[in-house]
Amino acid sequence: MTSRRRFLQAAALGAGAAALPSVALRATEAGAGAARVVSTWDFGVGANAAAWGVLGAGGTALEAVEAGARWAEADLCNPTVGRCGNPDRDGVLTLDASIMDGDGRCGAVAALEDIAHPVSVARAVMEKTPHVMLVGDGAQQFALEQGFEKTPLLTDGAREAWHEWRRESRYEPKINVERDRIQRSRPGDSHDHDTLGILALDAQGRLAGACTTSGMAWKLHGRVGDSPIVGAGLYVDNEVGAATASGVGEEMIRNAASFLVVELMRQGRSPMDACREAIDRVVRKRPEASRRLQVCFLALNRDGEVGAFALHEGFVYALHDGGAGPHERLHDAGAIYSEGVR
Ligand code: SD4
Repeated sequence: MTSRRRFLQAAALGAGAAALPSVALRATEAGAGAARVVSTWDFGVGANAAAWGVLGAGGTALEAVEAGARWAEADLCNPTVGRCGNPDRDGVLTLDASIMDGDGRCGAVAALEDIAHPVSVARAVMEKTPHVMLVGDGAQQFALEQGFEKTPLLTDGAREAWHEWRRESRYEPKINVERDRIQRSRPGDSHDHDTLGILALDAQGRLAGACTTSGMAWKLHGRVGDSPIVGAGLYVDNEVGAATASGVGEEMIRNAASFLVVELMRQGRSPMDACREAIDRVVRKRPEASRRLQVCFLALNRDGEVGAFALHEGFVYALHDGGAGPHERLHDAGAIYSEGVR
């Protein structure tokens, strides 16, 4: 990295520190040895642990993020990712996922039904087809051809929550915040969206990311969010860094947001500053809507620095760096709006 870029990063960090909740973390040394994994939300702790197990065994960043995403997809306490996800307004559970390597290889699936690990199907799309994204029936057909099993995924809890929702049938996404772990384990959890975005830097300095979700609960059948869209919910470039998103995906798609965060880092912004600028962009485009919905960004640069920022306070991310201290810590992201100003 040029000294000018380092200077600009340091300046941005310094300026941000005075005005904002601090979320940026600096790796002690850049590149090799600064291996780390970061993930969105409190369930990112479990995903990070799974990913770290892969990195510790000499696996690549790509293998690590797939393992982390698979952990979240199998988590039966999570109503917003994988097999325990809440369905759409017709009672159908559809899953979206993407995976991307720092060299530009990527794969994605959207509106996939009855396949337990969409992130692995996304990886198969990346590695075994000339395409980047498969959707709906075609994605399922491809998954079955690849040996994935068809499994009904809707849980009793999710069905119950859907019946409850149908009493009023109002699509009004809540502003999601860090979840109370006890509440999480109840059927019919009131949280109607959250996504696992996971980014990893391995000991060889390679970056990778994955994003997996059941999308917005009670969405229109066929709706696709940002998570499987490369550049919106996920973007990775070994030259610069990686970014992922959680929140109401339409805002990320409008702003090509994860790509934007990576490009801002390319211009010398720190991960936190880049996330904050991307949030500002969301607000400038739709100031009124921004007060009612959540958008969160998480970024990791090639030097191992981490940053996160959200529209509304309550977004947390998990960092695992294998250090001596408690390495599965949750960190609060900075935010534009706090409780009182919605
Ligand atoms: C989506 N971004 O489908 C996902 C949902 C999510 O926090 O992340 N919610 O729009």
